[in-house]
Amino acid sequence: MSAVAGSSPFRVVHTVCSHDCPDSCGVLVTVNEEGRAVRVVGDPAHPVTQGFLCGKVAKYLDLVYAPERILYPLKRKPGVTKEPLTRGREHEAFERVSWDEALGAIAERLKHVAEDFGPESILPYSYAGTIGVLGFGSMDRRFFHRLGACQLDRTICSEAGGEAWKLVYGKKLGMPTEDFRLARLVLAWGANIHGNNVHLWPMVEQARRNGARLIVIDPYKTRTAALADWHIAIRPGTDAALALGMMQVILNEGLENREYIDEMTHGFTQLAERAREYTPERVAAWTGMTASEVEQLAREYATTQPAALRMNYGVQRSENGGTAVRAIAMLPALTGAWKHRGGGAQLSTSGAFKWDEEAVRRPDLAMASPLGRLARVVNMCRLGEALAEQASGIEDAGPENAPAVKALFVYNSNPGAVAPNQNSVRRGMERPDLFTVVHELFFTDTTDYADYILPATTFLEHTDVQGAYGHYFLQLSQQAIEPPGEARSNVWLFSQLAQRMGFREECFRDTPEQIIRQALAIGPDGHATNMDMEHITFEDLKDLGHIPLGFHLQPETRPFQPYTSGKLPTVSGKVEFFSEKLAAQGIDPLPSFVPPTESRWGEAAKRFPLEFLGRKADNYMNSTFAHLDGHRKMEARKRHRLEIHPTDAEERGIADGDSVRIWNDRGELKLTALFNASLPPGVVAGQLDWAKLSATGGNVNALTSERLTDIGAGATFYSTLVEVAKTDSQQPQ
Ligand SMILES: Nc1nc2c(c(=O)[nH]1)N[C@H]1C(S)=C(S)[C@@H](COP(=O)(O)OP(=O)(O)OC[C@H]3O[C@@H](n4cnc5c(=O)[nH]c(N)nc54)[C@H](O)[C@@H]3O)O[C@H]1N2
Ligand SMILES: Nc1nc2c(c(=O)[nH]1)N[C@H]1C(S)=C(S)[C@@H](COP(=O)(O)OP(=O)(O)OC[C@H]3O[C@@H](n4cnc5c(=O)[nH]c(N)nc54)[C@H](O)[C@@H]3O)O[C@H]1N2
Ligand code: SF4
Ligand SMILES: [Mo]
Repeated sequence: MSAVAGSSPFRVVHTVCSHDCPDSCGVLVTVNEEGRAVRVVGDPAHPVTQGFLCGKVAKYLDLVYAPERILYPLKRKPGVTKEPLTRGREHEAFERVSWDEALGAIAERLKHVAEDFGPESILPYSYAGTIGVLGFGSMDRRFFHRLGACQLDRTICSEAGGEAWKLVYGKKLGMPTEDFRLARLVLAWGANIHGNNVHLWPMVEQARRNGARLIVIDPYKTRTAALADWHIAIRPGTDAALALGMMQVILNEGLENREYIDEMTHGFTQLAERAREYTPERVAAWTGMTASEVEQLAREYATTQPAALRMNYGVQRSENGGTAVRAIAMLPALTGAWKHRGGGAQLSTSGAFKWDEEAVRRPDLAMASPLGRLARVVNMCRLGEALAEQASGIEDAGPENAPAVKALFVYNSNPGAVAPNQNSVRRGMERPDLFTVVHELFFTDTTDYADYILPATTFLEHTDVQGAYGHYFLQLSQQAIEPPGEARSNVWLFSQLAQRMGFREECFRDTPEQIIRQALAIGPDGHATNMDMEHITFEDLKDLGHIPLGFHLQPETRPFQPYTSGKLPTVSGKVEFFSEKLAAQGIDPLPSFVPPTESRWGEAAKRFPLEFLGRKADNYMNSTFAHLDGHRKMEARKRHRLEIHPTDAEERGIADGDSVRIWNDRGELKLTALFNASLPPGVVAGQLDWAKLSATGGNVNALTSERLTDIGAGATFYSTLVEVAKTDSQQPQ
């Protein structure tokens, strides 16, 4: 791939977009003779990328060559307090140091913290700045295991849904993305396909050209919903009720698939009994739909085959989000949709990529740490609480008295913008005694609190291997250009730090290629030994860029239809309507609808009557890209807006375009009202942006809570109650 085409002075290098997106696009980077990337395009040979990139990454060189990239290690100037800094003036708080000095000082400080307070007072904090296997979790994990630092429970995104799906099916697999084109009905449930998963869209379009209908279930009229045949603007957090109501109708009308149920599922009788409680009328009262809409949806879903359900993680960011995903996930099993090629469901395909995680992350190194065991676990959704003196965000305090967090090491994440309960997070990060290191590309809402900032690389500047959670192709991302300035990859950083700490294990010197070989468990004959990857060699991967997993090699003659035969990795070996695992834990083994405490039915709704959705932007990636002019322009209409139903606005004397204050007990925001009559009344919406770019210096997460989901201990961004008023009106604080 990196071969020079003819006599052209340009090279084309195969990379992989490493943003946290289901699509994991193959990206071809053209590099000129000076070694500068001049063009990025989607790989036309990749069956899912199909030669195009989303609007965000099509402009990727704006990010790679942004003048405000951090290029050198920086150290906080003596005496400068930790507080939000004005954008563009961050440099004033820091001074340039050499890598040598930065690494030496950080290692020294970490050693001291570990000695004085125990290594479990050191908290790594990372998420999905890159989802490459190496960048997301390899040398960093080795380092922190060996150090004895806290383990981080990475729950901020998909744990609730992921765990819920596994309760039903045992493993995260779904129908192949390409097969959506064969569907006769596409049901997008809490899935903004057009905004967040755009490479599924051409498949949906093809299905529609062949007569398929698209139904979207989302409180917000997304681009996807606007293009649908039917948009159901469901009230937030009521999806479990709807799924159970659909089951009631399906069973009442005998539309279930007995053959599939008998052969493949466990607990049908109990589920049928439970579903009986969810009459269309009751479900209508919760969801805001009419009873006949509930019936129509159930009938259409059960009687159209193939029916493809795309559920994304939007559904599970609610207090009852785990149960919602579990109930929805049961629908294709009830109707036997899996049996039809082009039918079934997809939440994630990630379970198919069987990396040798132990080899890559080396949890065994924890035995060589001063603890001699795996360290305590901190849930990343409760960062604010973990950083508070009393440290209540720590799930597993370990055997002895849990020390407070004294050092925070952030990479691949911008918790100052993305973590829930922003004010609590900030109070923690402002602590003068907390030693904070941030490895980043830009001055973000998090770097403002750093003692040291270290420059990181983009996916064009390092080598990695990547799977996907929205397709079945393994890909190699080759380094296309030299990092600018002194930017260095995550692997390099933690390898260097390990040397400074005096960690002698060989694995700290592994090169990226060695770690990739370990991840694939390449055997003596050069082939991967992991299941479904046995046909893959490192050399082929280098030549081809992408290779389908074994079961997806001949999609036309041997299509992959998961959960249609054999034993599943659940307790019963079947698709579980009745969860044996939950039953063993004394938890209700059947799904039921419990309204979120932060919803219109909750106690807090008396003071904060509006349900708030702090959503992702179509043209950013969580907080990434939000500071780049080109990307901001694409969001111009919605930036710093509070979308509100005209009825809710008028009740509060708010006119379109008024400046409004949005608040609850955790924080407040000032935004401009934007009327949106397609929202369900009682629901308001805002967008994730950088906190430092907004009027109050806070973003939507100033309002969200650290409460966790029912299953998977995930974040509950979409269970948030607020009140809204015109900024100039006198409302109690
Ligand atoms: N453009 C863009 N693409 C992205 C991202 C981004 O920030 N921008 N983020 C990436 C990441 S990290 C992820 S995890 C994926 C996530 O992809 P999605 O899961 O699609 O992401 P969300 O936007 O969180 O949620 C999808 C939709 O769920 C809706 N929703 C909220 N509450 C509810 C509810 O209670 N019920 C129902 N039915 N719907 C609800 C929201 O309005 C939203 O439109 O996308 C990735 N892709
Ligand atoms: N209100 C609200 N909050 C949300 C969400 C929501 O929908 N609403 N979505 C949640 C979800 S689903 C997720 S996944 C999280 C995402 O949270 P994060 O994973 O923190 O995502 P980003 O905001 O993209 O920040 C990633 C950071 O990593 C940096 N980075 C990129 N590549 C590298 C690298 O190779 N090395 C290092 N060291 N750094 C790198 C980027 O510059 C960027 O600042 O946000 C969550 N927060
Ligand atoms: S963000 Fe998603 S759609 Fe855009 S290039 Fe990356 S993987 Fe593809
Ligand atoms: Mo996410």
